Amino acid sequence: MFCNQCQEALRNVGCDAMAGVCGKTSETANLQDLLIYTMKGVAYFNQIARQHGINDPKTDRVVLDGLFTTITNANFDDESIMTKIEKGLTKREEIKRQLMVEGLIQKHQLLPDYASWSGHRHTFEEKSEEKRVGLLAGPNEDIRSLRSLVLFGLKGMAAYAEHALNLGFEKSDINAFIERGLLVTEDDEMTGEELTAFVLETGKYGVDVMALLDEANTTRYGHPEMTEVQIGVNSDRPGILVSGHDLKDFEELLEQSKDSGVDIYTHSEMLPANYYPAFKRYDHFKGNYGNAWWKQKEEFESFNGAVLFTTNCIVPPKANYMDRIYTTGSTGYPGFKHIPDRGDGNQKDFSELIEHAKTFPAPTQIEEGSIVGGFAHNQVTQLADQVVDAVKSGAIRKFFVMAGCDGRMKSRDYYTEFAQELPNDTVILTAGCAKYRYNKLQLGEIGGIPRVLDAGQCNDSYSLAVVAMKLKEIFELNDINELPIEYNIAWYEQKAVIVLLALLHLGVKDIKLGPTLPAFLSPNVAKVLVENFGISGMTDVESDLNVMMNA
Ligand code: FS2
Ligand code: SF4
Repeated sequence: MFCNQCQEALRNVGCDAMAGVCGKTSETANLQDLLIYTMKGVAYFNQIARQHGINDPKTDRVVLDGLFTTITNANFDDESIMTKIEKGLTKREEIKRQLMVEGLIQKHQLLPDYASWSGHRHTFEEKSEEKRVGLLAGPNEDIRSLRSLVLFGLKGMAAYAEHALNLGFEKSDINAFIERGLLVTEDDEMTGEELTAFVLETGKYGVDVMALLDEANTTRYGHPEMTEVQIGVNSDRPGILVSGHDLKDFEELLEQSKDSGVDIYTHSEMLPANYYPAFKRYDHFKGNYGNAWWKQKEEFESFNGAVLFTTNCIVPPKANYMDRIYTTGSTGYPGFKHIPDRGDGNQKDFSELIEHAKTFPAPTQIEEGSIVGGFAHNQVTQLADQVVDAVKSGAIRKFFVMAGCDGRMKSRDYYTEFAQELPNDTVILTAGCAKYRYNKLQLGEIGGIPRVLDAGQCNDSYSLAVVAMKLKEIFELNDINELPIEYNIAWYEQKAVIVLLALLHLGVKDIKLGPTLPAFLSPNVAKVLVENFGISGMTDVESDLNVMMNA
């Protein structure tokens, strides 16, 4: 195996032993590579089908799911990954046959290996070990680095596109771009300059997909609004803890469990579900339990009840709670029960999970009180006058975008300390699970505006960009970088990669990225990002704060 797609890559180079730092085995890592390789084959033929208007919309879901499955901490289940490879191969051959019938390709046309290999379950492992299937394929480290930037960005894009699709929203140009991007990562003719331009174009589609998901979420569930979220338990009924990002799953579970005597709580990235008006009418939706994904071992234990993963981040579990964990969508873990996809027009069936949840004791309270969030673009726009006045009067000197991901590494204590050390006339804008490093610190408020404004999930970083654009307009500035906003972003997995590329596309400069720069950036590619966009790594709290306050 070789995997360097996340921030916890071994020695900040790559995981290459029997298992990754995330717990993914070498076999699973290789099968995930083969799944991506298979999706390239699907993309190869579907691009042609698209050009002739004969692509089947069901293909989009196969490709999105194939990419999403390989995101860090999403799917550790070899059986599930192999089934997806089979599904991809079947789809690829189906499209190929149709293209032949239509006379759009020839029977004996020379095809690249990724579009022509075939195999069965028992040969997948051997195939997956071929160098050309994995991340180390490619002529030189700069090309590999740029291809990785594209591929990892596409993975994040696919995740967001899949959530939007689940809510009935899709854009064919985004799906077409994802296929094009997959093929770009195999194109030996492309120069470094061309690949760099493609990386930046990926950012454009990153903005588009986040805007699409924002539209899907807010159309279905209303605009997130300022909300006080309970973090205690206050109930003696058993609960279901919902993790991940998929709001459609969350809605269906809420509806199906409303009269069951079981309460619903959110965990980690599902916290922002509390901010949506549509979910507030469910009395059995009690609030948020626990913190970011990496604390799940302790928190799932004390929760006592059933847990549902709608997406990443899964941590390999302790044996004592394993039998009460469920996955759905692109996620999977050997030994967890998996709730199948919804058939056309139907809901997923959560009845087994709900029945199972009734058999457990109520959660043990681990925290009490509440936290405040729900500051997505619509809510912030309503506060615009207050915010603008506070900036004009000097009551707010600077905003700090501290969005992104949380993770296990001790070095991430930096973010808690950074938030604590920020002067009282600054406001943190956040989104994603990075917020758990400081959202319970009681940092106070400025004239009624909380000093931590949480927009929502990592994809709601889009909201932060909308707010920045709005402020630029209000203050009549020429450039978004003239605003008193600093970017100190924490990354972990590939959704953070597409968020970063989206910010670069919007022209944001001087982003500080930590706790380490991505292992998949070669020195030359990192240099391009530093020189053109001012990206830098974090150093220590005092120095970074000093530089950013005086920027
Ligand atoms: Fe956090 Fe994990 Fe949101 Fe990431 S819960 S690192 O998936 O996408 O952010
Ligand atoms: Fe290593 Fe991250 Fe890849 Fe897991 S996802 S194998 S921790 S680089």
